[in-house]
Amino acid sequence: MNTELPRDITAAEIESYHREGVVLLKGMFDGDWITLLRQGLQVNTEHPTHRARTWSRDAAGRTMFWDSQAWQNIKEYQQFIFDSPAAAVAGKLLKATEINFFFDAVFVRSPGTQFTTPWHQDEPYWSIEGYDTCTIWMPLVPVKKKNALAYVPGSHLNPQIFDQYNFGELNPDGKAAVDQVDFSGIAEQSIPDIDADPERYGVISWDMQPGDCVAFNSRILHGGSGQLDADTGLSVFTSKWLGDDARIKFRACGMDPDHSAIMTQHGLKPGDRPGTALYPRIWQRSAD
Ligand SMILES: O=C(O)CCC(=O)C(=O)O
Repeated sequence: MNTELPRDITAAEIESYHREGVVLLKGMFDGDWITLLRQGLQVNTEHPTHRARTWSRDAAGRTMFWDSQAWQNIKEYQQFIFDSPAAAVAGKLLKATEINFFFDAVFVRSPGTQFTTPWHQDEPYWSIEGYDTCTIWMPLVPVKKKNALAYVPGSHLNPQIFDQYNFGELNPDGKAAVDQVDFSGIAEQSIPDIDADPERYGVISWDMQPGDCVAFNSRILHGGSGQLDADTGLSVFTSKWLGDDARIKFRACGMDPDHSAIMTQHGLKPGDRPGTALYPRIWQRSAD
């Protein structure tokens, strides 16, 4: 397993990440990491956390499964978080002095699932605020550009508050709604109909192989994925990372995933730098 980056992250990639809010990095994780994460995902789907939800189940039984913060009980995820180069990817891209782990989230679509993720940003939902936040999105199977998560380049710099989607209401199995959000009281604008004119918004996505990842700023508009061919599934492992300016924030409009209760249990309060065993510091810039 490669514990170090297979190559340096280039200045052009860092510049692109900050300009576009997203960058594709090919071949960052070797096959052993993918095997390990697939094993972890198997455990995760057999033993979901209380946060898990089925976002979609269609008439043919095709599903989209989501879970998050499962890492505390899944040793394979822990090994990836602590020992893989993921934290270094985030640290280099964010030009950080230190990187804490925030949480994991998995998105598992069974073959042929059509469900597409609604366009949204991430940071407005989180119990964290900051520009220095980053998701590493990595498919554990090959994915075509047309089925991969898509992004609106530059949208991470838009200061307006969007009326974000309430993912808490997605659950066809009738599980009690959790982590509800309602941005309607604070929103300054609706999320535009990006799918109606993707070219106008410069929407980008990529063909990807296991081992490739996309790193994106949690303020970027992203969505899509899905619309899979009948014989093709899509399993994605994501890890969320926090850089220098990230601070805890509890939001009156709701949070998803809502970490406010566990943060409080760990003695963390709004304005604090995330830390403790809940959000371990994984990476520090060396003196060089
Ligand atoms: O993979 C997907 O469909 C959604 C991913 C996503 O929204 C995220 O990682 O924030």
